[in-house]
Formats: sequence, C-alpha cells, structure tokens
Amino acid sequence: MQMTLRWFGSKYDTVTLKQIRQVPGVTGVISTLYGTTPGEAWEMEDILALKKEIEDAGLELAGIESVNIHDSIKVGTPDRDKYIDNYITTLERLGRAGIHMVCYNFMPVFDWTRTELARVRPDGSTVLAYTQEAVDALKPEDMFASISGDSNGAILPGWEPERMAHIKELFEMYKDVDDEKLFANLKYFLERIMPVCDKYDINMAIHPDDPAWSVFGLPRIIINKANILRMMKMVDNPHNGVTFCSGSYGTNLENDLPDMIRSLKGRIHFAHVRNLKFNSPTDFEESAHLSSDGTFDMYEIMLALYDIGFDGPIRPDHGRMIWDEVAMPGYGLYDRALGATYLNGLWEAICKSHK
Ligand SMILES: [Mn+2]
Repeated sequence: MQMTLRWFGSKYDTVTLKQIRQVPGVTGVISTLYGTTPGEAWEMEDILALKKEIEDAGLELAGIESVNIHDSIKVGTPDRDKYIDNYITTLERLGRAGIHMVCYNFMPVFDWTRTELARVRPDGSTVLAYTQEAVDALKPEDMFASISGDSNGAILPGWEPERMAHIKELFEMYKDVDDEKLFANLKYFLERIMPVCDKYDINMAIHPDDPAWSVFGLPRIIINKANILRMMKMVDNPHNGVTFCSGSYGTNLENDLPDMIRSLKGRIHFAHVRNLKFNSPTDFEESAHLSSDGTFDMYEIMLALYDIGFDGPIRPDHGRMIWDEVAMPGYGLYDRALGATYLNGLWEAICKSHK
C-alpha cells in the first residue's frame, strides 16, 4: 500500500505539500481539480499542472478524489450521454497523464451528511458528528445552512454553494429514481466508461454512501456487502472497483468491515481508513484513528487489507481538529498526520509478524 493524504490544491487547502511531505511514510497525495463543475471535461493542461506541482514538491499524485458525476447521469435523463462523453474525455486525459485511480460516488444530491461539523469532545478537540434525530428534524433545503456556518470558511466537497442553491430542483430531478433505477443508471455509466479504463488501466473506485442509509427519502445503494458485490458482478471488470471507506460503511453497525474487505479481494483500489465512536446506534462522531478511541478494531481492518494483498493508495480520513488548527472540518494537518503514522505502525507490525 501507499500512504497518502488528501489535498485540495494550493488555492483551497490550508495544508501545504511541504507539510504533507514531512509526515513520515506519506509519499503521495490524492487530489482533484476542485474548481471544476461536475459534467465538464477536464483540461489536459490543468491535469498536468496539478501533477507537476505535486511532483515538484517531492510527492506523487496517487489518484483523483473525485471526478464527480453529473446528476443527469445518476438520474438517467436523456442528455446523460453528453456528460458521459465528457467523463470519458476526462478519463482519457488522466490516463495519458499517467493517473490510474479515480474515486467517485453515486449519491443523489448530498455527497455526505453530517449534522455537526465541530462537536466538542471531552479533550477539547472538535469532530464531525451525526445524529439521526437532527436529520429528521430538518428540511433538506435547510441542511446546508445549518452546517455551513461551522465550515471555517471552507467550501465543503459535495456541498458547493452553487449546487445547494438549486437543491429543490435537485430533489425534483430524483423524485422517480429508486434503488433499482439508480443501479441501472450506474450500470449504464460503467459499461460506457470501461473501454477507456481498460485502455489506460484506470481503476474506478466507487466511494460508499455516507451515512450508509437513505437520508431525506433519497435512494442510496452503495451501503453494504450485498449491494457492493451486486455492483461488482453487474459490471464484472477489475477496473470496476471500490474505495473501501471504513468510516462510511461503518456508519451501519451491521456492516462487518473486515469481512467486507475480504469479500472484495482484487476490487479495492483505494482505502479510507478511519474510526467512528458510537454514542448510540443513531449518534456517532468521528474519533481519533486509534482503535481505543472509537468503535472499530483498526488492527482487524488493516489486517484484512493485508490479507487480500491490497497494494493501492490508502489515506487516513477525516481527522479531529486539534492543537487550535483552523482548517476545513475533517481536513486539518495534525490529526490526519497522527492517523497516517498510526496506520503505518499497524501496517509495519502486520508485515513483520507475517514474515
Ligand atoms: Mn471516505
């Protein structure tokens, strides 16, 4: 595996490439062209400039998170082919630039949902948190307003104000889309992009829905073992793979994370490894990565990745905000650096004990 950190680009991120390079064991970053709009084809020169900036800092661009999918593709509207053509063009250019992993998600309207971006923990750190009760009490159009005040001025990925301004129209677009239709639209999309993925050896890595259940009545399909195996079988090509995100699948305590990892051997192209602390089945917060701070056994998760021969990029995921850092919620430097170091320690111990 290759340890990486997510980086949003010098225009958007409070963390610098120099700082990332100084985290022991981190050799790459996962990035994106954050200023692009879903549906447009990425320009080759922008891709190459991003890659060069990262390489000049002594790091590797280990993959893209994300190339976002236009809502027309998820809804399956008649103009979807135009947007899929643009997506193919982007993949072609990424492939020509030597980039072989693309993370994406297929969630309607909201990329992810939290009800608090800065819940204070007993040690004074702040974390993202979710309670079902808070979601049930909100109208979807108020969701953005309720959390955007806590974002430290950052634009949250998937919560871009331009998209949120059209939230009622977005809900209207999805009103006839149920789980089956969403599966069918995902299949259509994957079948169209697989040839370019085969040609350039691009691993597509779908990110799970977060939380792993329906919110606001919207369909959600990438939520559990049965559905993800159905998706792997539906387009049975090794380039159709997953981002295994322990914090997203882990929102549903019925998901057995190490078992899911083992069932996806050969299809996990990217891993997000983080912990959650459950206060009740419908109230969780993002804890430190350490097993003892949360609900998951992080050793068992890393061991499962080791057992299936995982060799893709991995990254610590959302961190706590600690040591008075001011950054995008979840994406400060300090706690993610601690997370990377901890995961690297687990990995070294697992490798040495399996010699
Ligand atoms: Mn994730």
